[in-house]
Amino acid sequence: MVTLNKVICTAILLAPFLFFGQQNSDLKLWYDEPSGKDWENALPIGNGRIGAMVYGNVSNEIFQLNEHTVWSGSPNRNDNPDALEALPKVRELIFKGEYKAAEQLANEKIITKKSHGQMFQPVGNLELSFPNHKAYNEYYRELDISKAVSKTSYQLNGITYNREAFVSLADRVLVIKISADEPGKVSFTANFTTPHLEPRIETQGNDQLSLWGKTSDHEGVEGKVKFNALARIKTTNGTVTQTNSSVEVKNADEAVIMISIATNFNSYHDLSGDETERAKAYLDAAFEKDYDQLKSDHIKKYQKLFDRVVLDFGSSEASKLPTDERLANFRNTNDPSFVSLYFQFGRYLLISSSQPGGQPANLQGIWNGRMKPAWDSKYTININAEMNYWPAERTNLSELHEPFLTMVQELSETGKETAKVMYGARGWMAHHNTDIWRITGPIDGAFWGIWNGGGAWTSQHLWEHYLYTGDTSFLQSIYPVLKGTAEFYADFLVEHPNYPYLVVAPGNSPENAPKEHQGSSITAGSTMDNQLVLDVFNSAIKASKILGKDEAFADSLKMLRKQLPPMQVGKHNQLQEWLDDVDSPEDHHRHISHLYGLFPSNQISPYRTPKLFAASKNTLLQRGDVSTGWSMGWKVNWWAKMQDGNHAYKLIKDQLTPVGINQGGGGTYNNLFDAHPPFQIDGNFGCTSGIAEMLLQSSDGSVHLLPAIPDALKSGYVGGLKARGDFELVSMEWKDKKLVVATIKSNLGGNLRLRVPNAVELVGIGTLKKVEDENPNPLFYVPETAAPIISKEATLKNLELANTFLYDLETEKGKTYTFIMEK
Ligand code: FUC
Repeated sequence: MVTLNKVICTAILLAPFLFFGQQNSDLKLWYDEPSGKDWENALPIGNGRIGAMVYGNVSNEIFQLNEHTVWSGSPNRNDNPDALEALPKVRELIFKGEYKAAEQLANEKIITKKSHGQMFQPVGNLELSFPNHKAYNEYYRELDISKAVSKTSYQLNGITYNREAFVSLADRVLVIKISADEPGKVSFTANFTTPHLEPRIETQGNDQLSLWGKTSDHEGVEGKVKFNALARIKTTNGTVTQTNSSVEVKNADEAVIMISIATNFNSYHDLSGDETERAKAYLDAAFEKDYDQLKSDHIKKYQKLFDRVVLDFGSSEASKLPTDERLANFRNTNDPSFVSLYFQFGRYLLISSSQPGGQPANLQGIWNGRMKPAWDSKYTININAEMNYWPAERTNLSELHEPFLTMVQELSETGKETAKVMYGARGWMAHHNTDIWRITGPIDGAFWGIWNGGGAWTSQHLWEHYLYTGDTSFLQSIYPVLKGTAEFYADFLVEHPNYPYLVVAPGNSPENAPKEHQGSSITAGSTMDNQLVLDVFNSAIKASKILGKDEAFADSLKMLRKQLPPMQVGKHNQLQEWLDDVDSPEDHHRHISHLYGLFPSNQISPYRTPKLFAASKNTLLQRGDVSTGWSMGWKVNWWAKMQDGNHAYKLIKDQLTPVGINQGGGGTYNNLFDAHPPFQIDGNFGCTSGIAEMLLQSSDGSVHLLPAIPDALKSGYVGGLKARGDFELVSMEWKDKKLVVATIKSNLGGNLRLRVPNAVELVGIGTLKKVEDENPNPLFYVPETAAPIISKEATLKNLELANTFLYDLETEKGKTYTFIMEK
């Protein structure tokens, strides 16, 4: 009876919130103008293998094409074996404070003499020309991210013309349909163009176009990726004819074009595939299906992923305008559904650019129109590539983490030799960049490239995947990778002559340098390096315990762990970036790498390390808000961790500002791509993750609901976010920043430690208990820090600080639990 009463209460409580749709109503990017010449106006579609930018231009339509394995160069390595001999000298110079000289020597002896990484390159364009389609009206184009389909329509001489396009997740082809609302009105010419040298563009039969090419040579590495794009056209009525290099459709009722693209790439060390055979096989298979079938198969597969999360912050009149106008207005208006649209767009981009078995989303995801893109559109692993995958687990797209996790395993293969030949160490390592060939050598000059934490950071994604899924067989399979990173540091760490610590040397705090160090970034024991090594050791130790192996090795890591430098609070009350207290409060550098310990790692907590937490806040304030896109995306996560929703929201506004307005960079393009500038997709993914972190966090020993709700989003609904421990927040409604009702599914069972902004009661099964000790759920482990800041007793007393309520609930696997606001 009590239970029934509570159910009725829940229903009554919910009644006022029914305006929160739980339906995805605002899930379109739309415009009343074509893209024109600007790539950043075009709309991205993709399936993790093929990417396309749809311009929506009327008389000369462009589909700019990418394929995930079209990279310059070919299998290669870029280690510098001179490093091993120079290493003691470089260390000596650093320890003597001769940073400039150390950097110079590192440039000569450590930085690669070979490739600085290869480039992700475009395939070309499919161009469609519609002669005489000039004086059109009623123009409209959209990207419907609830379906992953783009549309363009316009009227001409009283006839409505429609185009639809999607890159099928089910059939590995780009599909375009062109139709009109009167029969016989579809006429156009289709061509391929490409910026590659010596391509072969030809027609094959009446209805097929072929573009064949080979990627560029770059920095002494011969381009050997061969690609083939095929476009085949099906019409209803009308004629299809060909010239040498184009296909012409005349007077059809409708035309469907399917494009497949394939390469000879099998893996980072094997290019023996047959691109033409593959492209034909994909196309032949898709061509068997009719358009409606292709479209519904695609949407079904897409929605299986996309529909897992629903987010509703409510909406306002501001949402009725075209997307570019909403963007222009956002920072000065109340448009809450623009935030949910941007969040869901991030999930859309991940689904479209990262699919199991494919390449991970690179610096531009899978969308790049340039032969020489900025930073080669490769993988910068001192932040950018990791950031791409922050939304994967949190926003319930765990299986899309796979391409990145596979890349880490591949880096552990190539990085083994780098560890050995360059540093004489066991295990594996990577520097600050990699590419499709999984290079692990240091590039770009010592200022940037000396950092050797690429293996450390990327490997923690494997561990995080385990914490979210509890998948022990996965942990078993990747354990050698975790162990290998730990082995590298066990060998590479060195005693600092002036401090009682073991340090990473040489290293840096990515891309930043204190003035006191002669403008050189090269250093020993930077805070981020210490935090990374701590995570590497902690995860290897934990994994060995869970798997019941390598006890002696784990014990040896525990000894080393004790000798790592602790985090320190400096003279400006900041979290120190370096071992010496040399931070400047005037430094507004985009990288704030020492806050890695706050997010994505969880070494800094308001409850366990309040002094470091306060110092982190000062650091954030000193560094300022506006910066490059990805830096602002990271700051949204940090302010969420600070439990300051209003500051997190301020960063969202800074980020969702049209490019060119912010003093200091960043911003967003009309197609909602994030701007460094230029376009980098990391900012999109970083901000998506940050919005999730405002709603739910699971890093600090609990599932924390509503940790950082801003005034502007004070009421809302979300369903489908994931927490560590494989808990799924099935649904949650909040009003005036208070939790009204939340339902959590326990996929694995185990203790659910819940942290909420107001007292709650449980509806139905289970008993809420007061928290008395550390969370016994092993997937919520709180990391050992090098030097505990406060005692365990004090920590436990601190756990309910900051006006939160904490409960424990023993859950059963597969059961669902509902919590309502206490009356
Ligand atoms: C790092 C950053 C830059 C840029 C590049 C791709 O080097 O410092 O801002 O994002 O990666």
